[in-house]
Amino acid sequence: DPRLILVLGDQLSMDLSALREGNRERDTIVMAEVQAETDYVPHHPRKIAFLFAAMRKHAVALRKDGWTVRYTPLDDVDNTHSIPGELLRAAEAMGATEAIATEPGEFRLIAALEDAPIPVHMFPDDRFLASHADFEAWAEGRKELRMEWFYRDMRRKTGLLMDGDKPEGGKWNYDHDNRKPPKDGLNPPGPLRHAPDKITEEAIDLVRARFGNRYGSLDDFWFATDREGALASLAHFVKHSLPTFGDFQDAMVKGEPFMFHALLSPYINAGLLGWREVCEAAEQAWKDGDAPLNAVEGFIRQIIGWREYIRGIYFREGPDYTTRNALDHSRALPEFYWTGDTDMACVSEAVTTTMDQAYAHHIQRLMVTGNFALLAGLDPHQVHEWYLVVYADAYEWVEAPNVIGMSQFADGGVVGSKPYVSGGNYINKMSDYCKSCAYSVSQKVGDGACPFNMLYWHFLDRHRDRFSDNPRMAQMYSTWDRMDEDRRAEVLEGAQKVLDRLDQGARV
Ligand code: FAD
Ligand code: DLZ
Ligand code: SF4
Repeated sequence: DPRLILVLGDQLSMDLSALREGNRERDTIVMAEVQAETDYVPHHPRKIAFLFAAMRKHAVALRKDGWTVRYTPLDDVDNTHSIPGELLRAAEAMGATEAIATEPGEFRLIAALEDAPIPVHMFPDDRFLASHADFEAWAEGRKELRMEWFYRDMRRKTGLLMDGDKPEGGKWNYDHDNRKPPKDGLNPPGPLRHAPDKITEEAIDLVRARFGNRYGSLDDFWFATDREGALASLAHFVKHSLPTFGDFQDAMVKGEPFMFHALLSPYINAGLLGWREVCEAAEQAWKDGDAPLNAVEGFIRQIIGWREYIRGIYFREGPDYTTRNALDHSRALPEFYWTGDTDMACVSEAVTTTMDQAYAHHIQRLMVTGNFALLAGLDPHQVHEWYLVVYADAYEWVEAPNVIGMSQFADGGVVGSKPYVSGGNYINKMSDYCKSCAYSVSQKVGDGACPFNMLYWHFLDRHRDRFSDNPRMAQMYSTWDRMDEDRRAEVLEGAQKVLDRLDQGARV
């Protein structure tokens, strides 16, 4: 009997488990643009345009490769607007009684396929280095799931940057040499920009017509939308930004949204690039003497370390993960997360870049928007939904552990051993934002003081029971306790004023 092969919007890889199980002569690939996927959260239009363009071009590539593809555009009048609905419609049209799929990256969609009106056999998504079983085996019996230990196993497993059983250069991790503050005269090359071709223009027009009123800009669209473009972007990054990637990995500069970052996550996560080729390209640059070890090791760690570890956490922790709220935070997400309309220059810059590009780099996500959300006690589920909406690389498997875990500590310490919080000093050290801010970073209390400074102590104070015994936070508590009582009261009062303004929807 003919079978259907489902290919989802983030499964745009030729080497996909479901395709390996299929048969070109007998089976039909089903791809569909559906509202259930565009609307489960109101995704940034740039992300939708990217995915639709990339899906459409992937369908062309699959046909060239000998497959029969049944593709439903969003504006097809018969579109049922859900993945199971489109499978059923295809089954009726093709006389198929079952479908095969590669496991989706989200529990919601896995459940939808399990309940679909025709049987869907799911095969593991082996585009990752660690299978679910590999991660379970690693995690089994460990008290703490530290990324660094997982990463070393992945280095041994892949042989990347290995000299026999020893790490190249003698150390596993060169972060000590990374993370320099920005300096004047940095001139980041930025990512490779791709002029939209006809298919991409059509996808942009469709998305503009349907979702143009949503949050987020479609102007000046430059993402790659096919494998060739993604490969060219990889080569561009390795040549132009990788050599400096490590040094300024955590630096932030006003008007430089991309710094020396790869801008590859949308492509990798959608399936246009694979982890191995990306890491091998970086490793080769080191072997050729074109990029230093600290940069290359740092980059490879993000991919075979962090990215794989984060995915392992998502599937291990289960469907309730996105509703965890270990710190009992419940404040509503302020409007300025959607507008950038705030006097805090750092937050305004991160949010504006996000609106314009569906991108912000790691330190903006973690130490600006994430840090503020955590200090201000925002509802982690609302924070999670925001991150899932706004970034072109956001799918729940990767977004949720980064947000609920790493950034908001809402999982109670599965991902992080301590919360990522800081006052304005850290932002000032790593950026030039404070120079143009309406607030003063050197001012610790009172009107005009940097809100991060006061909220930082408010956070520590309100969560003393949970964190004061944490050895990695002991020093902060002793600094706080050494402040005189009036000063502490003043700081808490100042923080409370900021929180009250957030609650009233007043400008902060
Ligand atoms: P680079 O800085 O150049 O890094 C290289 C690559 O490493 C990235 O392309 C990415 O594939 C991988 N990587 C690095 N860090 C991580 C990480 N923590 N988790 C997974 N992969 C990583 N990444 C996503 O892909 N999707 C998300 O939805 C997402 N949400 C995040 C939310 C928060 C609060 C934080 C703190 C981080 C989040 N990240 C997410 C991780 C990271 O910020 C992005 O992967 C990175 O900014 C992507 O840009 P880049 O390609 O320029 O990355
Ligand atoms: C994110 C997304 C969007 C916006 N639209 C579609 C779509 O129309 N069709 C589709 O197959 N996939 C889409 N996706 C990606 C899915 O949401 C993604 O496969 C799941 O979230 C699992 O990672
Ligand atoms: Fe951000 Fe505070 Fe610096 Fe302003 S002073 S940019 S709010 S850290």
